[in-house]
Amino acid sequence: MDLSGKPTLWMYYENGQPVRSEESTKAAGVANRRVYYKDGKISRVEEDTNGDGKSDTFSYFENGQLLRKELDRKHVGKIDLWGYYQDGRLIKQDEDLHGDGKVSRIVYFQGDEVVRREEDTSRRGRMDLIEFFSQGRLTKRLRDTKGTGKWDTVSYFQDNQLVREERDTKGDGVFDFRTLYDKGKIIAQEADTNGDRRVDVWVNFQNGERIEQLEDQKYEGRVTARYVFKDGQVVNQEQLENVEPPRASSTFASVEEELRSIARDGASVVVGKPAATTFSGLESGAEIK
Ligand SMILES: [Ca+2]
Ligand SMILES: [Ca+2]
Repeated sequence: MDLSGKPTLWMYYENGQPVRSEESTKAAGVANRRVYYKDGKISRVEEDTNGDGKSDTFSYFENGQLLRKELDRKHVGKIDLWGYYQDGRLIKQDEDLHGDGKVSRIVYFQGDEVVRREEDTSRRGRMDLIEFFSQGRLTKRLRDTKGTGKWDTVSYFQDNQLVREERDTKGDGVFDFRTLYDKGKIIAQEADTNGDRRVDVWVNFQNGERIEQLEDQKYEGRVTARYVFKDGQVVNQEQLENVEPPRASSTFASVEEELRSIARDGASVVVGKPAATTFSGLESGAEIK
């Protein structure tokens, strides 16, 4: 028995080649790290990290390089995390968050940073949330909020704070409702009510409360009605003529256009994967196996 606390190591050989080593790093006499060799090279490592006698961490190697790591994080005899490596670095991590054997979260890495995260937040068996990161900061989030298999909400972030959100409220594949934020507080909403992609309703907020709604009721790019709000109620309304919109609002994009722009931005995001795969990951209907 080794009482010094140093690991005890047994090496097993076959025909002069190492085939396996067993190492006890915690409890003396209990092997909690097994290393398997193939052609003299490391091929697999099994570790028992909590000392319950069962391996819970499995590392797979090819040509001596770490390729994949599988973890049973809850020590229940079931793998719930799969890490994929390239040139020794983690590039993708799949997680089973609910113990049902299904991958419910995928995280992509570049260098040491998260660049993309996908999650099945409502346990429908498909990804309903994708988040994009730049230099470790959240920049964009896509959501399928209704579970229809279609992306209906895109949120934009700056310095990790929500600055803009666009929603496809009608489910027709075109965004029609926009909310603008400043320092985490809602400042305005814009909507396209007739489907021509141009804003025709502007709502302004102060201290998080709606104070004014302007409408282009003729859809001619002019404000024709104004409603004043106080404590959530209309307290004044007036018809206007030929009044300039309160700001230059951008037209609404289609969900498809948004996905294309994300695919362009994300072309370098998914390491070692063809562009087609990058794109398929964006189809929320895709079943993850
Ligand atoms: Ca264990
Ligand atoms: Ca419109």
